[in-house]
Amino acid sequence: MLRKVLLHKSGCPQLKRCFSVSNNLLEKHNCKVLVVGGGTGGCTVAAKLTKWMKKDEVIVLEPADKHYYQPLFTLCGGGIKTVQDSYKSMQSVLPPKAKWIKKAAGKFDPDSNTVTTVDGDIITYDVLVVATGLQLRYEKIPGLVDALEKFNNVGSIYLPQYAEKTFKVLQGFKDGDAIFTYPQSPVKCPGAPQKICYISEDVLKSMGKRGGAKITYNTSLPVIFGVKRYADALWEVVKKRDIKVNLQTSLVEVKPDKNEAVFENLETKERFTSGYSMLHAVPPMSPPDVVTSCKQLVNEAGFVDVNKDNLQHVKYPNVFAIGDCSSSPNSKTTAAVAAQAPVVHAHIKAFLTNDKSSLAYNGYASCPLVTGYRKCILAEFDYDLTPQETFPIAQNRELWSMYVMKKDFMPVLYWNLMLKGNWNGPQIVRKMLRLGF
Ligand code: UQ1
Repeated sequence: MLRKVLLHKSGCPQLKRCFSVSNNLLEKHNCKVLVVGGGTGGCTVAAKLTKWMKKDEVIVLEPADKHYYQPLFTLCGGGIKTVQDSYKSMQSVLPPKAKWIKKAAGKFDPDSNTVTTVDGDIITYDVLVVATGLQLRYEKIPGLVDALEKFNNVGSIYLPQYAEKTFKVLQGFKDGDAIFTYPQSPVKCPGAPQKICYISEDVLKSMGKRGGAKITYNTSLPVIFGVKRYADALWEVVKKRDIKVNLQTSLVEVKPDKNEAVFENLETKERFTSGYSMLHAVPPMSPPDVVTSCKQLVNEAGFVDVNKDNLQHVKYPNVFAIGDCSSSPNSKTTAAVAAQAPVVHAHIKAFLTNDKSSLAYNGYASCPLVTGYRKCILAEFDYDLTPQETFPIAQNRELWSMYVMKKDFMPVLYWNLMLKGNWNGPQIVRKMLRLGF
């Protein structure tokens, strides 16, 4: 940083050119809207904005080369899809009219309307959209990183390389305990930790290994699912499939050299050790440090503190959050982002044009609960945990049609409509079905 500033001041054009080629000069940028994060939320809202804004008025700050469609990771873990199916290059998905700065955010300063990149560039904005998502905290469980990196019987569908590994873990399973976990923290796609359990059960069945397998789902939550209609259906699924569920049971340590996992009963605080033949571990998660360390921006839990109806910051009217890093108390899924995007977009547009918008987000989220090969319960609900089902059929049943929708239809919709700013969630489908189309 010091070197950069000195070079900048030296005024030697040759030196400057030389170092700017190596991307080592402190740069300043100005934009109307700065979107931090090129994941689902960032990309979708940038696509909407660039439909009417001028080229380069929107900047997307994102260091990654690849954009992953994360809802496929569970299917990768079950060998139904491959990791290659789950990503495209960042360049190909970011809207061409946005300026992409391929760097990570280092510091937010909402009082001066700036974000500084990790290497010192300063970006000044009129409006900021925080869309950083959640950071996976595998390191918070002692022994887990080692287990995932060095042992062939531990998987985790939350990262592409470990999702791929999860299928290998299943293929190598002989017999004994297969344990699946859900951490003690907010989680993106809270259905995924149990979806991989159901899919794995089917994989083991198809391999002829189910008889020798004892399957357990240990969840930190006090319920199997937050919405009663779907929780009732899921209890039937686990009963039928002989999957043992332990509520309020949190993974606290892995001892991979002994094939042991330590759990805490969150009610009694007692700890117990379980031996495993295979373990599927979901990491604790939190917004990234760069967000949580900006105290003006976040609530006590470290999430960007926004109004849950319009996703506008409670203190800074020119700051918005979308997706997993937002404090809005919805279930954190891709479908939730689809419903949030038009609201965030409308309120940004209103802010920039001195107008008002009454568009509000009702907390819609959906979770296609894949319960095995060819079966899926499509849960849809709002902030009040009231079901908001799209289709005129009882969606609390395991349906092949919903499985096909999840596996084949949703990825096409995601890449072609949602990331281009043209999918606002299924309310349009609901309206059309009601009108009898
Ligand atoms: C949805 O809108 C969405 O976002 C693109 C998903 O994420 C992949 C989903 O899984 C689902 C189910 C929806 C909702 C869409 C319909 C047609 C019910």
